[in-house]
Amino acid sequence: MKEKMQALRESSLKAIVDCSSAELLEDLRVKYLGKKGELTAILRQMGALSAEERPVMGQLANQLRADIEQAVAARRAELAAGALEAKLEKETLDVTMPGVKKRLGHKHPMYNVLDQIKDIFIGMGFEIEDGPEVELADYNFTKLNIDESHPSRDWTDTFYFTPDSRILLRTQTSPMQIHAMERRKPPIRILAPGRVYRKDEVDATHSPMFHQIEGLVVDKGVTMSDLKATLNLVVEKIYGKGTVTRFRPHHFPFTEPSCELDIQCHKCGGKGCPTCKGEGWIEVLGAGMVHPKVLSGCGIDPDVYSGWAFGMGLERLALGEYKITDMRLIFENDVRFLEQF
Ligand code: 2U9
Repeated sequence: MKEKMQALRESSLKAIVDCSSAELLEDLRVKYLGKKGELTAILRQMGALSAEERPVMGQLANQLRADIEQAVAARRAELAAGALEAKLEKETLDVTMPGVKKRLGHKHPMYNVLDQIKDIFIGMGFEIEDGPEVELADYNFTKLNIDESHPSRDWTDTFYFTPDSRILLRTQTSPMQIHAMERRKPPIRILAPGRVYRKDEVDATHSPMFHQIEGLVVDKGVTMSDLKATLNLVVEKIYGKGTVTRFRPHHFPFTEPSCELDIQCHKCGGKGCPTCKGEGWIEVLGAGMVHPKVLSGCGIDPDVYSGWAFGMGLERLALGEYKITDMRLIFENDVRFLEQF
């Protein structure tokens, strides 16, 4: 029995030291010390020993059990430390290594111009309005005093979804202001930028989709003087102090009176040059006092309230600002073009 225990001691301690994983180590522990283990099997034979031999062998067996348990615990600690070491090694991060440079995009030049205009109007207390691009003809036309016979309502000019000409892609951002006026009471000061759609052929100055910025003010005692003073201020912020403006009479169904605002050509000082196409003036936007019919159609009493509005094309403004001669470049998204701004 003594020899068997000696053999078990040698084989078990060697196997434990050589063991390469925590799972295998547990298997070894069970193999040697478990209920059906090798040491238990040896101890079962103790009954055959003499009374003198039994305590000696018992002491040897206890010592062997303690030694195997201690060897297992020591190896378990070694394996755990090794695993931690390997994990730390694997997850080492060299913070001094150069990073992988991410290629960042940048804002589209047209949105630089839009953000500039938004900032100007937000600074004057306007709120930015958002709304659907699919609209009812009622909101795109009728409530803006554009009647059934108006040429802009024709199928050749507007993208309709339904044969009854009831649902369409908005041709202007004005329906957003109609919604706002129906939703809330004056005072109203809103800026409505967004995409609009018209059946235009693509060329250097036209696109079937373009962007408009419209503004609307409705309050008690609002006059044409407010319109002129505010727009003159906006023009100065965009084109610089001292920019000369002129307001020309015009006609829009939704405003009365209506006007167009020109700036004196900053290139030639009004003499006429290629920038202003020999005119001396550059058209910037359309504007006017909101038609009383438009106000009352939205539940606002035109005898109590008045308002002014303006509208301008964002692409045209960006073309002018960045001296771009072809609108198609704005929509093509060629990075070689976009990266210049
Ligand atoms: C409401 C009432 C009135 C918005 C206005 C213009 C004049 C205008 C054009 C500029 C170039 C359209 O993009 S363009 O082709 N727009 O000249 N827009 S007044 O008037 C409104 C808007 C909303 C309720």
